Amino acid sequence: MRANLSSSTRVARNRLVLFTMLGLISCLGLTASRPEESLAQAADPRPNILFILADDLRASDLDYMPNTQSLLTNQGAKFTKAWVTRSLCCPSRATILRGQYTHNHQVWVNVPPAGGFWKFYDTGLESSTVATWLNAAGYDTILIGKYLNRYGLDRDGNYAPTTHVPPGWDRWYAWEGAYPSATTYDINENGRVVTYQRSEIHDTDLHAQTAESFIRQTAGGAPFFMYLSPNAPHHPSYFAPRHAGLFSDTALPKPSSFNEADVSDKPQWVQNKPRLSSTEISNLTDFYRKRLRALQSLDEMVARLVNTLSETGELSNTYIVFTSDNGIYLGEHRLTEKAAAYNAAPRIPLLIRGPGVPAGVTRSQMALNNDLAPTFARWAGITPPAFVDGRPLTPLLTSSPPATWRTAFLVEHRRSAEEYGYVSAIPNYEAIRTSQYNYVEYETGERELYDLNADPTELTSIHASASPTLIANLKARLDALKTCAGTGCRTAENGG
Ligand SMILES: [Ca+2]
Ligand SMILES: [Ca+2]
Repeated sequence: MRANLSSSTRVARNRLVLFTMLGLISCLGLTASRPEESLAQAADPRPNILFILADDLRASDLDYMPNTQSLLTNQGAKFTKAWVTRSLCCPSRATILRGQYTHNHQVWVNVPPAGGFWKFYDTGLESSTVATWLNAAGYDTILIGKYLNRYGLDRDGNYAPTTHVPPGWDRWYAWEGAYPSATTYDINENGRVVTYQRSEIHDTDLHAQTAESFIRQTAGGAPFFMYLSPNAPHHPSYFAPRHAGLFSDTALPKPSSFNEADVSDKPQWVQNKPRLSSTEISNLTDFYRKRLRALQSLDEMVARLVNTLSETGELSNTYIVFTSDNGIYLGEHRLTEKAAAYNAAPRIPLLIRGPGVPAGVTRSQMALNNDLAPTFARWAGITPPAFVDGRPLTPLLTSSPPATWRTAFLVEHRRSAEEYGYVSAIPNYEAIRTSQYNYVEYETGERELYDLNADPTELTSIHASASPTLIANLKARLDALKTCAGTGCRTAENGG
């Protein structure tokens, strides 16, 4: 039944596009001669899902995105404690597509053999993602922008643009390769590699244009799921020429954890890092300003798409979800990596507006990247596979959220010699974050424990002085989370 609905609406949409080119009158003639198709469209009330996934955006960066604030934050729910469970691009994106912790999808890093697009591809994970679930249920699916690290590169990391389109995607506009060229970039447009010149169009602006065209072409058709994943503000933080003059005096944020003076409480890998030099701080400041410039096209894109949805009559039946695959350190605890457990990297922004979501509310419950896929499935009216570890966020999007929710989650990290061409400085670890504590266990035997109420910027680990009972309780919960799967993860997160 759903398949029939899907194919008929897709036929209707394709005809609509064709006949729009021939002329509006012909289009109206088609609609009049095929009343059952109009009825099929009108009979599918399921919402559109516009999912905007930034790259390396910090929650605090929202301060520099005024359109996003006014159109998303003020019109929906802002999650003040949203997190990724592995703070690195490809593992987080695999989690977003599958709804799983990294220890269950096993895409540990950004490159093969332990991670990257190739690990996702070789282990068959593409056959069941949020895209295949929604597409099978009749959703019109489109990916625009970054897919998975190493897509468009061969297994050795050489540039090798691909025409591969994974299952579940009706339309595909995926970024090829990494970010090596300041002059050109390639997009796989539905199986055809197209080269763009940066001097003609900035990549985020191109993605906005593609997204707008799709929304206009499909308005009134089947509900859509758009995975819109621009590169901004990831290094090297390319920005549009019109934003070049902005933020030239903006100061680098310097929280109390910035360039932490005393790291004697911390494990050896942090102690091995010297304090940031004035040159390094100057470079970080320059990077920060480029990031803010890169964000402006992203912010303009949000306004452009909200406007497009409004003009096409789709806004009131569209969920818009805005988030990032991970944060990044800008000098906190002397760090510039992403994969550590301190709060600035696993912490992400998360904004959701849409039908029934109260405007301008905040939610302090823990929301995870694991939760996105099951949330989208819930909106589409489908039950996701049993392998999903996350849970739908929908109960938190009502005016009366439930009293009980998860009280802890797992953050995990595995390093690989192939990851950066050298071994990451951060030893393998697992961490549990509760509302009050961040407890980390390294493979080296080292431990960290922060009381987030007393020490929110994680300046002084109390692992050596904390009560054995507290440590034992956190360790027991961490042990349950380390190997959890499916329903077991939700049980372990709830503390029972
Ligand atoms: Ca990232
Ligand atoms: Ca310290």
